[in-house]
Amino acid sequence: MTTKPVPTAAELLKDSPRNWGRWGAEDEVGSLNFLTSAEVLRGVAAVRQGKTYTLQIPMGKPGGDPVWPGRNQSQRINVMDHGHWLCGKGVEFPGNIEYADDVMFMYLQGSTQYDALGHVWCDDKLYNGYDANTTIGGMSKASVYPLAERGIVGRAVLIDMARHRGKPVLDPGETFTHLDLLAAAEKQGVVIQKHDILIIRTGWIGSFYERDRVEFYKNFVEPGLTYSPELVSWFHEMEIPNLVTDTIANEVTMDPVSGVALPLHIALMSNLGVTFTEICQLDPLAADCAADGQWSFLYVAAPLKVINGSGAPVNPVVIR
Ligand code: UVW
Repeated sequence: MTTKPVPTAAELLKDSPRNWGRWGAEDEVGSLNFLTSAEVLRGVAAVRQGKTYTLQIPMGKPGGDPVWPGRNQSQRINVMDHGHWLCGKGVEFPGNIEYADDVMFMYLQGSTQYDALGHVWCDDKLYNGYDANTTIGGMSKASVYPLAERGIVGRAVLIDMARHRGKPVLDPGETFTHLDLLAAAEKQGVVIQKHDILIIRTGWIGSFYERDRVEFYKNFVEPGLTYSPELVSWFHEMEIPNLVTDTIANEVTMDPVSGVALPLHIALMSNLGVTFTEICQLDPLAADCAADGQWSFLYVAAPLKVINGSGAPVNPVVIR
């Protein structure tokens, strides 16, 4: 039996469109450039009920947080608490106040987070053509900082792929395309508009809390969007600024056709500058949208301003 050799991501995507240079040689925020003041107002106009949702998962939950295999769990450690005063080691302040302090050690991609546009690359070039050497010792180009400095505000649409397929959660490795997104949108009675922030629910992250951990990570393949030139063209034409999902990597882990791992990280994030928000909890929001049929709303996110960071935690807020 012969097996097809796996191409490099650069080979697979040699004819894929790029937005490099579109917003100038120094640009580091990519498709967030589409989120102009008019787009913010379009998002505000989508607010109908004043209901709010936060999309971050809990950090440091007993039993673990969902992280990409090989990354460690976040660790929060107390460095000061009432115990210090009980054993005479608390700091003495005039007025006898006491306090609690703690530190957290975490992967910046170890919770709900924004990836920097330069987080993933191929062929030694990051988003906008920056040299891969600029990642050494900290990202001096296309880090998460410019995304955080700008903030992300706009109209968002939630597409519930799990509900569309009649299941609580998509299967490991289950794929879908932009055509599936459009079919689901039609069924939901919502139209994905140009410049919408695209939020896709698979049920995957919600299922993490119900599943055995060994089973969750076994032969790790997430469900998700799958690469095709047509899908990339659709994102390009729709000028989608931000892709938000309830999976760890926003796409099916392994492209089932080419065998390339995470090709949309290159085709969408690195080439088009589409920002990625990963590891969101979308189940309560989706249940509410399904109950009242309002699938579009205002989305506001401010990742932390980590200088030279390849990503940063975020707690996005949805206002319906
Ligand atoms: C990897 O870095 C592998 O993926 P992510 O963008 O999900 O953090």
